[in-house]
Amino acid sequence: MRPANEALIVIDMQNDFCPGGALAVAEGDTIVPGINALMQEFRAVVLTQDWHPADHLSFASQHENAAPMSMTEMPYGPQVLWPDHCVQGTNGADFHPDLRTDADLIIRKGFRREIDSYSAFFENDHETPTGLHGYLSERGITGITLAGLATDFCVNYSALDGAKLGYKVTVIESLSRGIDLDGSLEDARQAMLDAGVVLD
Ligand code: VGL
Ligand code: ZN
Repeated sequence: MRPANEALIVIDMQNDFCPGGALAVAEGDTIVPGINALMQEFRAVVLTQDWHPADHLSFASQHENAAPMSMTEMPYGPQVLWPDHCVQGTNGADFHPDLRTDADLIIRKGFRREIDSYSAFFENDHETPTGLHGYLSERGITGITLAGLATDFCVNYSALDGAKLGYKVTVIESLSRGIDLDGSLEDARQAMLDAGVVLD
């Protein structure tokens, strides 16, 4: 059993990010058993859930002549335009059916139309908090271990923000899978290493 000051944060293990889903990550489903097993080791377990309104502005469908996976400029910076995914209340937004969901906290993100939210800690403006930092600090948690989807987006953003907030951050690469858009997976690995994140 891990000490009480360590939390496992499981990122976006949802149907839409698994094979057959709207924004499928290759092999996204294969990490479910390993994540379930890892949850047993931690006294604090948090799940995140990408949770978008149907007209979310990160969806290519909300922009004229925009192809999924193309880039746009938002007030807070560059933004990938995704296929519609993880729409609130749909099957695609549900957790993978085999994922253990007996976690302490489920944090939903990306529910404001105007702003995307990759990180478990902050929305993509890097300043609007999700509340997770308050939760973890109030529980005295100083170390976080991350696993889930996608390595190069939500896991990466969560790891970088976690490191910036002063947590000791470990990403379990074997229990994460990436989208890998134009080299984003290697860029993310490098950014995490530079930030002092342990890639395990
Ligand atoms: C994610 C793209 C859009 C993720 C979420 O979970 O990594 N990626 N929304
Ligand atoms: Zn999303």
